[in-house]
Amino acid sequence: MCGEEGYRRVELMSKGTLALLIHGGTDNWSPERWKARFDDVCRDRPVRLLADASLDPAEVAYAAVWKPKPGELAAFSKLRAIFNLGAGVDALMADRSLPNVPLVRVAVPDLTGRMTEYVVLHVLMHHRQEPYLRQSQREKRWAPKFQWAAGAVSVGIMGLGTLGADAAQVLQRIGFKVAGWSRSARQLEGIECFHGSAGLEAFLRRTDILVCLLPLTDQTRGILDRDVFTRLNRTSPLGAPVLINAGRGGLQNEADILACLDDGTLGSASLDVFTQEPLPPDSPFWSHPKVVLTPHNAADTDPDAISRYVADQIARFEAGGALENVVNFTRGY
Ligand code: NDP
Ligand code: OXD
Repeated sequence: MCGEEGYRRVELMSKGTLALLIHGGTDNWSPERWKARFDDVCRDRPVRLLADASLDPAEVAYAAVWKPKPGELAAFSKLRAIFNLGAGVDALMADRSLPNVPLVRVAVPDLTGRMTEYVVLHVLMHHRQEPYLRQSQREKRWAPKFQWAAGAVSVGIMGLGTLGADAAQVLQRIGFKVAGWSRSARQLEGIECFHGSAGLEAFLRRTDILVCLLPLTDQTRGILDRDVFTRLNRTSPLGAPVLINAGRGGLQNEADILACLDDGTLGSASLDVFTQEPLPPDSPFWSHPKVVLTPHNAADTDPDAISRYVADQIARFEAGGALENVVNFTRGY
């Protein structure tokens, strides 16, 4: 190696490699597309795909991952940080052999904005009785229904973190009465804040539309069950409470949701996430008349925004700064 090109190569190799471990995803999220994006934003370091046979695990300083298989990261003994390419880290938390290095999750305005769009869309859809109106249209039935003002309806958001707090504030500006429930105490202007198991009852009692944006942890698994649904406001102006879940499928007891929709404990539901994804063809959710279903794309974030976020974090970290949005392993999110 000699000359400028050789010098640049030595300099490049001295920077720790960023390895990409990406499974699943649509065309836009394929490993090759991710690599092209990271090559663009990490010009000063080697970016390699896990599948690259010549990859030496000892040269890998950073890993950017989406749904890695349990144990897949254990081989990287020199890892300095792991970047999850999404907000939810439940899949990684389940990996007992995860290297003991900081795990960073995604919190970028692009993702937050998209999730808020999803939440506002679905709150308004139920509030403005869109499923009923669309059915009336299909049946050529001119049958207006009384429409409550937003201020008559209470929305309750489980999870007042990056995503929940933003959605809460936008809904509040539209005019809904908005409350949020979190693990620790929060303060958000215009939002009634509840926290912990002691605050859950009062939060549920005042809620007509329940939005779930919780992470999936040992504490939250299966939390969306009949016990919670029966405690929602029984005198909702919408007739019966509504459930919107865009957190994780593992948060919901699916048998309870179906039974509660059928016996009127719940009026309707919007579900973006399921315990089994893709949702099997024989799932009763597909054709349930009270369910609005989306295929886990409430917030299909722009991969360019995520790769820039990871590159910026690495640059700051190597300059001696702190990583942001680091997961707390004890809390599990
Ligand atoms: P954050 O970590 O910023 O916020 C999590 C919130 O949940 C916090 O308010 C936290 O409380 C609260 N919380 C956690 N555990 C409990 C508990 N046991 N009891 C009460 N509250 C609890 O996460 P984000 O807002 O960024 O993301 C939330 C989730 O959304 C992700 O984990 C992911 O599963 C899901 N998601 C889904 C997407 C989709 O396309 N469907 C896209 C992106 C994310 P505290 O404030 O006290 O910490
Ligand atoms: C995420 C997701 O966690 O897409 O970002 O669900």
